[in-house]
Parts: sequence; C-alpha cells; structure tokens
Amino acid sequence: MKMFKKYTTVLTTIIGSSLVLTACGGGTAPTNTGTTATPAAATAAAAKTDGPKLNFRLAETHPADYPTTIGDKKFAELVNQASGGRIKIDVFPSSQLGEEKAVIEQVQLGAIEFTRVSTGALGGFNKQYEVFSLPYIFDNDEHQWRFLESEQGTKLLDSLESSRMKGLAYYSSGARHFYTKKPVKSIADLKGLKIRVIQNKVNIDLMNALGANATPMPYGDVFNALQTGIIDAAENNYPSYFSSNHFQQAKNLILDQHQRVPEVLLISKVAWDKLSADDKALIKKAALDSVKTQKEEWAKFEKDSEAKVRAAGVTITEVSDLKPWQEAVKPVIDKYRNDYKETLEAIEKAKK
Ligand code: GTR
Repeated sequence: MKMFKKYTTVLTTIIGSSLVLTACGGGTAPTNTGTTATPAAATAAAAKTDGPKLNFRLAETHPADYPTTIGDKKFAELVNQASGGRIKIDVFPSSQLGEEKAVIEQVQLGAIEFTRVSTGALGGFNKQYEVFSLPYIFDNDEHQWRFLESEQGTKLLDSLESSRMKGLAYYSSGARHFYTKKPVKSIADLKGLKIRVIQNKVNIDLMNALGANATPMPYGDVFNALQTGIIDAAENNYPSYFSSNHFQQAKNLILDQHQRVPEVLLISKVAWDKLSADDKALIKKAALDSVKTQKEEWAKFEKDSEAKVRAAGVTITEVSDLKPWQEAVKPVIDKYRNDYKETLEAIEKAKK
C-alpha cells in the first residue's frame, strides 16, 4: 500500500509536470519591439522570446531567506529576463517538493526540472561527487573556489550527465563542524556517538575513523532525532546549524572544519535535452551569473548565523590545531586517494 502511494505520487508529479508544459505550449510569445536592435541582435532576441512558454519547478531544501534559496531566486529571475518572460521557474523552498534524496530521484526522472542540492547528497548518486565529502581537502573557501572554477571543477559539473542530470553552477557552503548534545572538546569525546550524516560512503568511513557511528537520515528529520535522542550529534555549517534550529537541541559546537561540501544548482537531463540551444545557453549563463548573489548572501548569512547562535548561548569550542584531526581521518583519504586521483591532484594544484 505504501509502495503504491509512493509510485502514485511520482506518477502524479510526472503527469502534473508535463501538463504544465503542454498547457503553456500554446501561449503567445511576447514580440520583440525594440527599434534600435541590429538585424543580428533582433534575430537573437527573437529566438529567445519566440517559441513555447515553459514553466519549470526548482526544489530547494532551505527556507526562503537562506542564501541558496536567494541564489535560486536570482537564477529564476535572470532566466525570466533573458527569455523575455517566456521561461518561468518557480522556486519551492523548505523541502516542499521532498527531501534531497527523493528530489534527486525525481530530477533523474524529469518529474522535477531543477534543484539546488549539496554535493554530499549527489555523492550517493554519482561516485565522483563523493570526493567533496573527503575531509580537509580544501584549506579555505578561496582554495575551494579556485578548484571549482578550474577546468577540473567544470569537468566534474559536466560529469553529472552520466547520472541523468546537468550541473549548471556551484554555490558556496562554507565549512562543516560537529555539534553535539553532550559537550565535546576533543576527538576522543566523539567516540561512540551516533552522528547524523548525509548519506554517502565517504561520510560513513569518516565517522568510523573518528570512532563515531554514522547515522544517515534526511536533513528534515534531524531536529526530531536530536530531540528524541535517536542521535547524539550532527554536523553542518553555521547557516544550516542556525536556520534548522539544530542549535536548540545540540548546544555544543566544535569548530573542527572537517569538510567543505559545495552546493550545486542543476537541471534534469530529461528537461535539458528538450531545450533549444539558445535556451540552454541562457539558462547556463543565468546560473553562473547567480553565483555572485549567492556568494554575497552566503558571506552575510554565515556571519549572522554565527552571531545568533553565540547570542543563544551555544558553547563554542575553537580548534586551534587541526593537525590531530587531520591525522585521525587520514586513513579515509588514503582509502580513496586512487579513486579520485585526478580530482585530488587538481585540488592540490588549486592551493596556490
Ligand atoms: C546543508 C546543505 C543542504 C543539506 C544539508 C544536510 O549544508 O545546504 O543542502 O544537504 O546540509 O546536511 O543534509
């Protein structure tokens, strides 16, 4: 019965989604009335504003004021502008369309066209993406961005095609830290704790290396799991720790910076393949252009979240020497070094 319900939901979503496309297919396209455009520019503009109207959905885990959601909205706005109002993308925040894993499955089917997800979640679908869950591979955000904008970073974005998705742009996500119900001052204190992680193999190995027990579960279940004691801890960046209210349940934060797991804005390969070359280009450009806004919002929200959790009385433990942490998790890097040789070399190169 449960299975039946699940498939009916997916089916309804697929049908619902294609109806939107069909219903909009007959819409009248706005005419290009510019008088000063050169013939070539006029043709290009007409190519963008002519043709069927398209209405898409973008699934987002975070609430409306979160930096990724603001980035998504900027992206939707830029697409709308560049297509002369012909392409409309509705952003659904707060996991309204489902938790990340379920959303990715629907994106693969083409039932949801766009989403913004963590590369951690993508690791469960595309092995190449697990590289981002390896600990301490980036020194800081600048190092990470140098890699993401490098040839190898772009190649990785494109490699999503083999998983029936098309990566459009990376977004910032800062560093992840552990937060616990009981005070944690050192690696030894993590021993035996049940820690929620995003589901992928590297995360399980990482928790094992620290002597903890990995408990994969959807992001939306973490608050209750902390409250009821199903888990002892979780880990995330400042903005997620704050906006999810996890700080109310796990009041000890240790700034160990174990991972920097970027976000990705992506489109279903099913939807991508149906687009004209012009629409593909304008969508890709809008995604890249939205990064600036997302980064600015990220910087502000990260600071703000830190201030708010400090004001709420969270116990924050600074880690002045990361070396013991890096040593403890080195077996994880060693285990995966060959699998991600090319990417890890490019990450190393991006240090300078
Ligand atoms: C956040 C990320 C979300 C989600 C969440 C999690 O940092 O922005 O997309 O992946 O972490 O831990 O599930």
